[in-house]
Amino acid sequence: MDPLEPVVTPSQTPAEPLRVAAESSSALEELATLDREPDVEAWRVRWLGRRSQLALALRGLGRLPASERAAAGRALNQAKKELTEGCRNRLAELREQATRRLGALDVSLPGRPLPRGGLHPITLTERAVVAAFAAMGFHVIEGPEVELDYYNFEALRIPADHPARDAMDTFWLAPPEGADARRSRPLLLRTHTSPNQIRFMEANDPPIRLIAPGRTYRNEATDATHEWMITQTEVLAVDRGLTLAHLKGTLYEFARRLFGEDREIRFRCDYFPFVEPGVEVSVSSPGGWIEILGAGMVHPEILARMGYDPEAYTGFAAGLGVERIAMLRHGIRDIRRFYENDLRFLRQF
Ligand code: YSA
Repeated sequence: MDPLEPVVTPSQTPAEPLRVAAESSSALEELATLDREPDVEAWRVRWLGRRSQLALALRGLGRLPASERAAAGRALNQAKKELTEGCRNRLAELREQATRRLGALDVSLPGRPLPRGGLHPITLTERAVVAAFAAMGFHVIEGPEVELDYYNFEALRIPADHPARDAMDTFWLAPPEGADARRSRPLLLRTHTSPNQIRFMEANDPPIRLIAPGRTYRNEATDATHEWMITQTEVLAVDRGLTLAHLKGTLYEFARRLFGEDREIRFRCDYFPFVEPGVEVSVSSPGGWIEILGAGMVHPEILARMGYDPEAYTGFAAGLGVERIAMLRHGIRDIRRFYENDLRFLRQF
């Protein structure tokens, strides 16, 4: 039952019809004072609903003496007509008022500013790295984060017992569900972006000039300059006549674009099984030198395995640490700040 309808017990006698019809004028006066649609609906139920005095009187017409019936019927139907029209008109008025109010509302007026998100400092730095190499003619590729042992180590001249594996503590992955563990090839989270070099060279001929940005993972303890999840960017160029001078020139130009003219850059020898010779590059900071990348001339044995003639083609490659580059650009002394999700820190970029 509608909770707004007045309760009328079956024993109640029909209201005296003329009195009911007469009351309709006070009902209309009340209606004119209502200025909310729900109040008008409550009014309609009270005066015109199935259990209203008017409805009861109309239903009781048949019990009136025949001489009174016609006049009572006319009065009640007239009252019903007036109340129904009054109700419809009042609702129309209220809706028109509401529309007029909306029309006066300028939704384009500036209000309280909405909080806006921003890009993560590592995303911003990665974009700056990509832009610097893109300006030098390198194009962007990407590869899988879940990688085969073959691409991450073997094809880069790092066999199972090679000490270079110790420098890259690895997150090994269980074989896919349903796979025969003895037959499936070892899977891991890539420890660097260098597998992209092999995947690309397998499928393409020189000349090559690419960069491959992405996440890498190392199962190692964190400290102020080491994270377990690292963003790297791989650089690879293969062509006729490339030398270490081209590698140095490219990396100096990159450093100039990212750090400006005045920053000191240091090249030192380093060892990676997949290059000969190998170098590392560090950048000066108030707290001392920070190593940002490993690099070198692509090992001729790898070029040969990819089907390139190592007498005709040479290549240079590098793997850059984006978090360390961000630290140097913004004077951040602890790499762990980037992934603590402290908004007070992140809002500054
Ligand atoms: C070397 C020669 C090439 O021809 C191509 C690439 C490379 C780089 C090699 N793949 C590599 O990963 N070398 S690396 O272990 O020295 O890492 C490269 C850079 O990643 C480092 O210089 C550093 O900037 C960053 N990095 C490595 N481990 C890190 C890290 N940054 C923060 N936390 C770590 N745990």
